[in-house]
Amino acid sequence: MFTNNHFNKRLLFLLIAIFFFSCKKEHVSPPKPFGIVPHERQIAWHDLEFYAFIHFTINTFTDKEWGFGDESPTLFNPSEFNAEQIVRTAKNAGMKGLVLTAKHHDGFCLWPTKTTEHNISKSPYKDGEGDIVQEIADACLKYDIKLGLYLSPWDRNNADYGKPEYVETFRAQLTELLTNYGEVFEVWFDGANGGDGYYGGANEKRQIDRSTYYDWENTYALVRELQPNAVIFSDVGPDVRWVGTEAGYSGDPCWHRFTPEGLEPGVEPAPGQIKYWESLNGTREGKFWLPAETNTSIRPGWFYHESENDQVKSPEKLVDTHYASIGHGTSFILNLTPDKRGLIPDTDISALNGFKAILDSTFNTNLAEGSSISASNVRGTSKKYSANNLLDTDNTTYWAVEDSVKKPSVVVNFPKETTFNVVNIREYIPLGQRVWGWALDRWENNEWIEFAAAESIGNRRLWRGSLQTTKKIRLRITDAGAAPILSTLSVHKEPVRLTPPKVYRDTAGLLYLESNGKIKYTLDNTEPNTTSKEYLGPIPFVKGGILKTKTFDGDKESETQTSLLGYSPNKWSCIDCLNNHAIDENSSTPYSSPNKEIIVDFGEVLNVSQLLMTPTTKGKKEGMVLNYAYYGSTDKTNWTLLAKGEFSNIFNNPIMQVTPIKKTSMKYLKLVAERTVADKPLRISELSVVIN
Ligand code: FUL
Repeated sequence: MFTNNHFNKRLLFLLIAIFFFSCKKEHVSPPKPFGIVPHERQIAWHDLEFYAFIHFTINTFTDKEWGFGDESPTLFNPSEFNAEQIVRTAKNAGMKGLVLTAKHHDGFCLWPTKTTEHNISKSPYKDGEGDIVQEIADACLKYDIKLGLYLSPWDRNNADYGKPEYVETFRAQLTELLTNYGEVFEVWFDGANGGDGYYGGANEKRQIDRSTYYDWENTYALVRELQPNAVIFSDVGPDVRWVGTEAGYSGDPCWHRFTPEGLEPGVEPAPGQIKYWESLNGTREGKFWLPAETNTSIRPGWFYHESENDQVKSPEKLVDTHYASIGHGTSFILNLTPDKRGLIPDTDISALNGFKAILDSTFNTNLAEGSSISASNVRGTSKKYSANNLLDTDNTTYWAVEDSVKKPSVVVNFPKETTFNVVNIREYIPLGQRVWGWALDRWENNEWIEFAAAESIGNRRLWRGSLQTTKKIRLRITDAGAAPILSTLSVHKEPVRLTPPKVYRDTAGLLYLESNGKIKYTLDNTEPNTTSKEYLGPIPFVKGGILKTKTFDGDKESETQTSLLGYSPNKWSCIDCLNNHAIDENSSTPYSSPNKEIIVDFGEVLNVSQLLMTPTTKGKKEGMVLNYAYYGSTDKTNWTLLAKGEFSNIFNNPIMQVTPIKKTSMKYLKLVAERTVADKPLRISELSVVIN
């Protein structure tokens, strides 16, 4: 029988228990940071993930990738410039910001700067009253996307370039840009620095000491003072690093931390003065939180060129880049190229729309929704750190484990058998990048089967692979620097797609196409459709030209693939060459010349209209041709100069260089490397020509 006394004692006991229980909950301390952690401005930048690059300046009108600096400002005259069309395109593609080339290497300023005459006020655009930076800034405000600015440290126009005076001018330009156009989220400093240029009429080569010339510490301090929330991008940060390639991918693993190293021992790393190939992966326990930005262009070049209109990256290719950048934890800055009108061309917009549609149909549905989740360990068995936090959409709640637990796992039980090909995992990075290894398993026939494994996670990790069907999956952390903290685990299905055929031409000039569907192709530069010629066997294609291919299966079709093939080199020979690697149609076998030229004998007279040079993309860059002169001859004695110039930006963007020439008959072609990387003998992958 309960007495009142008894009852009171029990009540007291219960209250004490509740009190202790709630105290215990409150006392589960949050995990401590591990190693170097991001600054607040970097955390805000990590959240953006996807933004646009806009390359637009005088080069758009001269059809160049790098201007020399001697271009007249009167050339800048977009007929229909519309900042809102540009910004809206970025916004509709899901981009959260935009970085505009306020000044590229040629020195032309897109705003009416007081620092130089070489600016938009001297152009016919709006009768010299225009300000592209202002128009873009206003449109960014209107569409609620962030504004970033690119100011090239190299200035091929400025007479003072190379002297201390120019650094003052550069800083004055930075001050104008960071004072007059509102909030800026990113300041972009390029690593291309020094070389030949106009320099106020001097027309000479000016080399600077990349580590010391700009006094970067004080230049960075100026940015901090004017825009404390902006991240500074360069090869070495200090906030965001270049990923080390312009081809649109990052390394795997890709660590947020990095210790940049100068090219030569004892030399301070600086923009253009760094072992950039190490940037692809970063450094697991690097000295700085210096996450990577993956940059690439929607077209082969950074500026608009009419000749590249049929080489806009397909939606599928852009999706691949998304996985190889954002999917490795980097941000993705995708370059768009306003044309001479000052508008993003329709072809590029439809590629972006297709890209967005694929991502939306993948990520708008989380197949793990409604799942139950169980973890091998939860910090203090607290609800606050429960694995359920992985399934919500809030990136600030996380699953954490006891400090001593470095290899925990979670199991996600789907509501029903589920088929997927994408898994999305995120670490809670404000407390550091802690995971060093992870694996995913699916449950099949009463056992766990591993289907994915890698090292880094960081801000985001996307696994994409073949279709998996199962009732449950397990995420295992296999290695960690400190007890892991994860904020997200979601599961998705990307629509399965047809891929365009693989193209291969043999030494006899026969084309082979390979795919898993019906292959249709055209050789007249028209778009292949269901009524186009079907590939039924090797196609003779000795003369080369433009090949367009597409795969069909029922009502599904792949993207179109456009390939420009030169004349088949099967009868060609390379004069005084060590081997035939420059004319073997295999770009993975580079040719190293003993000197700085190469002569090819066609074995017959060809009527040549374009010259094609594919640089080496693998291995060392020494010997890469920066400045060229092409000569043609019918007798190997009398040579005619066909073209001469600079392969602009080839170092960072080693794509095939197409040089159109006045149609010329020749039996011999000579390429002279007038300047090469490290002044070494010529090194190329392929040399070819297009006829007619
Ligand atoms: C490079 C520059 O030289 C290119 O012209 C372009 O601006 C690209 C984003 O960076 O290094």
